[in-house]
Amino acid sequence: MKEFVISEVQAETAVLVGLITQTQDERKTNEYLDELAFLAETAGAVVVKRFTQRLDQANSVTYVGKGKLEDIRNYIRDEEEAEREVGMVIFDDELSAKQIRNIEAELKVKILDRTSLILDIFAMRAQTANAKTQVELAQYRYMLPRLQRLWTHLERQGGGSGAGGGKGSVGLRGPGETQLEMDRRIILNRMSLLKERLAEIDKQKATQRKNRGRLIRVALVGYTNVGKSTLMNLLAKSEVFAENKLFATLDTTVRKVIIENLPFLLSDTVGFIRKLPTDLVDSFKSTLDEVREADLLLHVVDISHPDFEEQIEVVNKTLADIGAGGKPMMIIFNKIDAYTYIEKAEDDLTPRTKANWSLEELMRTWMAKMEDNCLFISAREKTNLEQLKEVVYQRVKELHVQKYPYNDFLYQQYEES
Ligand SMILES: Nc1nc2c(ncn2[C@@H]2O[C@H](COP(=O)(O)OP(=O)(O)OP(=O)(O)O)[C@@H](O)[C@H]2O)c(=O)[nH]1
Ligand SMILES: [Mg+2]
Repeated sequence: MKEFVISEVQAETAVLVGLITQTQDERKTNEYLDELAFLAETAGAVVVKRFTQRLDQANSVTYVGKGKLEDIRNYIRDEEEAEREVGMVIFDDELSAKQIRNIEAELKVKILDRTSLILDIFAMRAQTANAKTQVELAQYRYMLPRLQRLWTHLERQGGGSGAGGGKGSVGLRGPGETQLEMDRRIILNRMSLLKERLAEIDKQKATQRKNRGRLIRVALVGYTNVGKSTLMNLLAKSEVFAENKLFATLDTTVRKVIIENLPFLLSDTVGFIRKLPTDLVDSFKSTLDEVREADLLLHVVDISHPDFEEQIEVVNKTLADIGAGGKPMMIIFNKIDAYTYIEKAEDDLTPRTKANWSLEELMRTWMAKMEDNCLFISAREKTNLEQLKEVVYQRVKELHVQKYPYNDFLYQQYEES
């Protein structure tokens, strides 16, 4: 009985596909594919091969060109002949229903795109009823337009594309249409149920938030895997799950933190990523309310990541998208212990790039740019944590006095000062 032989169980293998375009050069594409590989690993797949192609823009029929698709097909076939089965092909951008259908017909393996992969990880990670409901809704939102287009395609195949169309050949168009129309209706019903449930959860959460009293609310935000939960655990002495995988955190945790004699609320929430599916952002509205309603954002950045500057931009853009732009914010550059740079030899006359900057240079530049609204720490090595606490204390105190000027019963200390 083959299925009981554990040693034969192998991780699914994945092939990645990305485009080099006018707006996305080769270096960028490789970085995107690194991230896609990390996502695939987080989902439990092993990446065995990458394909890239230079195109002005994605091919509307097959994403890559015809020749490239053949290359991929040949690769899969060769692997199969060598008894190494390719489990899936993952595309770096969101695919349309049409593209998925055409690619699947050609490659005959499971086809995923960045969005469906992220949704898959979220589904795997969701623990609470709230997170599960939000993910399920996002999955249906992703599925629905793809179902619809599949349906119109079948209709055309049935010969109903002429003027006044809709009369396809018997046995093809009818049942297909009915089935898909039924699927569609089931999904729509399920979606409205999920939305009702979320509205209910929203209401409960809003009440909870109201009952929290007059405390300043601070939210940890940032790209995924930068160390938000690690920092939360240090500051709040909590035990939020942290690990070197993407989207370790899905739900928001809120803890009361007291620095000196000043209590405030600190929340840790889902991380952001490039090309985050809008369906997911919409579905995670209630999780992100904590960020939207925060008084101060601590934007955590992984300074050891070669792409940290783009990650900062992605986070800022996502914050603006969810209506949390323009809030008081501090940047916390984390993982300074892991920062590396390429030292340049004296006689090396090629231009210096950011890859040649020492940590000190980087710190000077960012402090000038952020008007000292930034800090450099290592949550792992516990470097500069005291400084961080001191700065957060000062900021929260300022905000508290502004927001609750008559609420003086908590803080004897600054009354004295
Ligand atoms: N080298 C180094 N690694 C760190 C530091 N802080 C956190 N990490 C590691 O970075 C990884 C991600 O940490 P998390 O705290 O889970 O990151 P997160 O931002 O909460 O990630 P998501 O919840 O997935 O968005 C873990 O393996 C941590 O141990 C640091 O200061 N230095
Ligand atoms: Mg986390």
